[in-house]
Amino acid sequence: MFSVFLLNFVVKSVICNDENHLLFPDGFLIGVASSAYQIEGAWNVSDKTISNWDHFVHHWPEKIYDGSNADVTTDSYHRYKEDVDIINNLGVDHYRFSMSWSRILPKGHSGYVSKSALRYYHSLLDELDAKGIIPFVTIYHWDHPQSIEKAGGWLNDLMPYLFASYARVIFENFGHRVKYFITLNEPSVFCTMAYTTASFPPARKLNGTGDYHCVHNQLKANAFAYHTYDRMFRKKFKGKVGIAYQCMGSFSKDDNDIVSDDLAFEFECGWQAHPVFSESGDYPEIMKKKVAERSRAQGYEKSRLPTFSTFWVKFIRGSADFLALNYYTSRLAKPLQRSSMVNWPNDEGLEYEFDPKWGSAQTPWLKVVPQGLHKLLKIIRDKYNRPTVYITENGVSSSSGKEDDIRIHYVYSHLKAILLAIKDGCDVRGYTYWSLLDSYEWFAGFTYQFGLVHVDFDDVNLTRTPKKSVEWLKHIISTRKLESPV
Ligand code: GBH
Repeated sequence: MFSVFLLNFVVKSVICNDENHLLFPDGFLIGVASSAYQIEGAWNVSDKTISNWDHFVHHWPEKIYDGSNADVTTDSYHRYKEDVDIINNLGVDHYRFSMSWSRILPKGHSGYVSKSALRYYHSLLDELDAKGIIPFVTIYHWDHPQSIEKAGGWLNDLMPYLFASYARVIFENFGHRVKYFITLNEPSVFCTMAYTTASFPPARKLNGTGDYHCVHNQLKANAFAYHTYDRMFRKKFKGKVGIAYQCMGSFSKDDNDIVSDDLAFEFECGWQAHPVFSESGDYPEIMKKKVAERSRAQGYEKSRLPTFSTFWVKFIRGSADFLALNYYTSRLAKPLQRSSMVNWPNDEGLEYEFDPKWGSAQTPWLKVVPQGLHKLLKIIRDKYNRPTVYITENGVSSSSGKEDDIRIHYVYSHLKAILLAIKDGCDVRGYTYWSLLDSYEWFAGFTYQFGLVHVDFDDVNLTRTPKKSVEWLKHIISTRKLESPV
């Protein structure tokens, strides 16, 4: 346990006490984010092969809200110089983007590395370097070669090894110039979307089995990549390797209920974070117990939650230098009247709703709840012995075009929650707004706009125009002081 007394002393010296005039601590990084499939386009240039997403959107356009695909999207593959100028104009410290697996390893294995893909990412890094913008590279933001998907994707137990060799290629080629890597984006989201709700490829309903298996393999994959960095590159490159979790904030619906909010945390955030960041490793005890009980009652021979051997528990524990947190929203949890169905909600035994007092956004799943982030950061501090945290995604969608006061309010209130959490001793080192541009939103196509910068998708030039929030954010970044917007 850390010394609260000492921390208060240190932290108070960098942050004023007045809640309306909070200062960012020295070295705190502010940046913006994107991901390859959502912005690159250029789906078939050079020797790139198709990814699981290319395959999915081309074969099942009816699964995408507007029937669209990301063949072109914001065309950042060709317009990266313009994008870096926009990023530079914001005055941010860092840019988080992801690399495309099927671009770098078109054959799905590391025996063949695409020279043109390496050239592209080096050119992007050159631009960022020239402007002094720190790159945060996500190795995997949900797109992998379709050839691997055909072989079972994340349900194939060889996937951790394939992923680690892809990660090795990235470390080898970019490690000298990239000091922050994020192995995987949001294991629990990818796996539940792919295998619980079936809204991501391969869209298979394997609720209560496939989703667990997928996260299991992702945790192994992360550990494998992490140890690869550790053994082969860390000494030379001295970078950091983290993993990104989406965690929602959770509150019990009933004030007297002291169980549901914690259970909600463990089944979503703890599922991915406990094996890596807790002292004991492995899945949270409560999760192991609940899934085992349900499985037994349903006649399974053993728990549907796969088991890590002692070797894997140790290998996974500690396999991240920082916790990359993607936070958007919160929910109210209450006990669920269970049915006999084999699925994740039944294992967890909770159902969710929103507090009607919470502000709404364009997307129905996103309510504006900054206090949920504050609470979450304190839970992470306490459960995982105060890990280093970077907020690698936080953002809001708005349909109001360039007049995006909602975004100003959202970013302000979440930055404030973060600075208050730092005051409470949470080790948060950075904030990344999601996202730089209005982008392809996976199964929602182009129907949600998260960008600080508007993109005109009807215009062949895909004209980028800063929204109102850009001016405000620029001011905050240049003064390093968080003042309440008027
Ligand atoms: C992020 O995930 C992604 O990392 C990012 O790529 C994406 O652009 C961003 O969200 C905004 O969408 O429609 O009811 O099935 C955040 C977690 C989990 C939030 C899945 C949306 C779908 C809810 N996301 N969730 S629903």
